[in-house]
Amino acid sequence: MAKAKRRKGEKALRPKIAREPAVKLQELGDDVPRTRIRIIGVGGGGGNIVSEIAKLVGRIDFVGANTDLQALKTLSKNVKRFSFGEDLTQGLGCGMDVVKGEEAARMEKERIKNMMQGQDICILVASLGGGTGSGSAPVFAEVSRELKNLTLGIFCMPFSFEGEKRRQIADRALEKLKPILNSYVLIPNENIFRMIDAKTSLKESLSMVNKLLAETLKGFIETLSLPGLINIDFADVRTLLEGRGRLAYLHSATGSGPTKAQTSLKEVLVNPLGDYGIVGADRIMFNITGDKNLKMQDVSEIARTIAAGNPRAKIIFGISFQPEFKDKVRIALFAVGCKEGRGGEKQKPSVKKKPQKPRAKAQGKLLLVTQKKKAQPAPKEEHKAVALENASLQDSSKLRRNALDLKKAVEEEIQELEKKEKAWDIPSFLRNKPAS
Ligand SMILES: Nc1nc2c(ncn2[C@@H]2O[C@H](COP(=O)(O)OP(=O)(O)OP(=O)(O)O)[C@@H](O)[C@H]2O)c(=O)[nH]1
Ligand SMILES: [Mg+2]
Repeated sequence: MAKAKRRKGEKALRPKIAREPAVKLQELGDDVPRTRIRIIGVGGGGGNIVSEIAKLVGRIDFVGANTDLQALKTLSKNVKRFSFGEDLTQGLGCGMDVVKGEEAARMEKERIKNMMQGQDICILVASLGGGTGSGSAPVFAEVSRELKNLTLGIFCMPFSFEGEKRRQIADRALEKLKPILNSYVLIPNENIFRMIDAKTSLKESLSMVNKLLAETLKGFIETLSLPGLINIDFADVRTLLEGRGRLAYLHSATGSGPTKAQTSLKEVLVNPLGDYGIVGADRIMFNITGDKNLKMQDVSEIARTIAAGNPRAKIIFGISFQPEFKDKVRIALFAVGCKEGRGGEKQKPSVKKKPQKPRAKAQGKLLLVTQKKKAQPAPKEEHKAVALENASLQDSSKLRRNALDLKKAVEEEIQELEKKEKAWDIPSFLRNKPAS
């Protein structure tokens, strides 16, 4: 079977080849094969996030799956409702009972299978820590694997104030999920503290996480669903997603005005909701969306900077034009094989770390990358990537920072690296102002 073959080689990255039978031809003006993507939100939080995405993106199948009928009623209109396990839960949710959540999904496995089949990519979204999402998401992932869909998981982790029990439920669910997914993205809800102030309500905070995630996914989905000048298609995503249980970085950012390319580049490399960046990723895909005046120099700077921190990564990129991107540039970035353990799923709740030591270790490791290049100057962009990464790491230890603070931290980190470069007598590209 062609599909069984496809799953084998995580190491052997093959060039893109069309996968005719699973790609449905739909009328998009000139018969462009359209990738079939289904986004399934499991449990209360998962459904809310999918609802948010559905408001922003068309032409994609959205499903909200829950044991809680009340929660299903609140989803956006264009999200299909999939209720399951009613015999077990009487339509009332699982009340943090993971065993119930799993059983509810297992007893309806055939229905789940019917709902998930015929897709190229399934994106499973859940906020872990409750009974339905944490118990049943692994069953949905299992079904998706049996159907040989490529499956990406996007998971929010609970706030530390929600307690150890929820954290344990979430961690265990994640461990179950990893080996049955191709890739997974982690968003600790806790990181929203970087962007809120004391007056922000819990509801607003969750809504902010959901909206930010929705924006990010919009960039990713449009990359796949809209044709481009240099087109990214399903074969490219397959190349990226092949393999098992790999941590992925997903973010998109838009810049406008004279420094639109630089702004979007800076922002896309530091997801304020995440705890890890693209350093270490071995497969990277990015798409630049702009208007017809998109400058070659901007494209080049974006491409070089993204590639610089990951010289051995396989990189796929696309360019598309959209009329509404007049004087704007959006970069959608998806990287697979990112390093774990910088606070992502290993993040420990509530315990305040002594500020200096753990960070210094992580930073030292990254700065070493720059220092190694002393004898042989590093590509200038690498310093920027390292600076962005370091700034991001520093920030993950600080709560209640907003996006502006984050940008400032990036600038400071770049300045620090520039100083070091001077000492090593390495020219800095950051001193050459990029053309706007
Ligand atoms: N990002 C985000 N997280 C949410 C949202 N709602 C809840 N959460 C988080 O998700 C965790 C699990 O909550 P739910 O998704 O409501 O739980 P569930 O999967 O429906 O499970 P049960 O209600 O126990 O059946 C919570 O501990 C919160 O941290 C949301 O709208 N957005
Ligand atoms: Mg619920």
